[in-house]
Amino acid sequence: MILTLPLRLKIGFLFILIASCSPDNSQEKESFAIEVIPSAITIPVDKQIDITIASETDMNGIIFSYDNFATEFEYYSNYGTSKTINFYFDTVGSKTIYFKATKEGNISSEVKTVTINVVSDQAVKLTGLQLISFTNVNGSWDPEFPATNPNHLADVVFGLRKNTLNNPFSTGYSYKYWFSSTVKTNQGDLTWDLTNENLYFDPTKTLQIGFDDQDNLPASQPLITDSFGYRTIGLNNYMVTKPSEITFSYPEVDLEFKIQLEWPN
Ligand SMILES: [Ca+2]
Ligand SMILES: [Ca+2]
Repeated sequence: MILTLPLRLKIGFLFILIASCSPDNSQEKESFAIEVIPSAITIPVDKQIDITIASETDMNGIIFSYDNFATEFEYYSNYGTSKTINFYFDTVGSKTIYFKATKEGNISSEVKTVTINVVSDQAVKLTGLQLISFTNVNGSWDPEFPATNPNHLADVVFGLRKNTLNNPFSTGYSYKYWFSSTVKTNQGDLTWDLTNENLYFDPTKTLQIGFDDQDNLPASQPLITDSFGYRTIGLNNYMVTKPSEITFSYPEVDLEFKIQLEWPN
C-alpha cells in the first residue's frame, strides 16, 4: 500500500510527458535529413563554388537563405536525391548559407548550414578613386539653382558592378551591383578613400563603372552622357607592371578618372 501512491504518480507523470511530446515527435517524423557538401570551405573572391544538397529521399524543392530564412530563395523541380548548385561571392569574409529541401507532400527537411570563408588571395584591392573630369564639370547639373549658387554643381556619386553568377541554379553571368560611393555634394573634392571598404576583385575580370549627379533620392542623372551611361574597365594591360595608380580617359564623354590599387604579394 505504501508504494501505490508514488507508483500512480509516476505513471501519471510518464503519461503527461508522452502526451506533451507526441506532437513534436510526429513533426520530427515528417521532417527529413539532408546533407550539404561544399566543394571547398575557403575560396578566393570572384570564384564560383559548387555546393551539393543530398538526401535519401527524392527532393522536389531547394530553399536557401543568407539570413536564416528572414529572406529566402526557393526553387522547385524534381531534383532526385542529389543536386549540385553554384555560388559566387563578390566580397571577402565569412558567408553562411542556410539550406532546406522539400519532398512530396510539402514536407520540409531539417535546416543545414554551411559557412564559406571568402579570401582576397590573388585579388587586387581598390583603395581609392579620383574623378578628374566629366562632362560639364564646374557647370550646372542642378539648374533649379542659379549659376551663382554652388548648389548648381553636380552631387557626384559613383557605382561599380561586377560580373557575377545570375543565380545558383544557372551558369549564366551578368553585371550586378557591387559598390556605391558616398556623395560628394557640389563636386566636393571628387576624391574617395576606399581603403576601409574591402573592395577586392579578380584583376583578370572586368568591372563596370558609372558616375551620377545625385538629385533627391532615388533620382539621379548619369555624368557619362552617352547611351551607355557607364564604362567597362579592366586591368589586363597592367598585370605585369602592377601600377598603384591607373588613369582611365574617355575623351568622347569628357571623362577622366584615376584609381588607386593594392596588388597582392
Ligand atoms: Ca541634377
Ligand atoms: Ca548640387
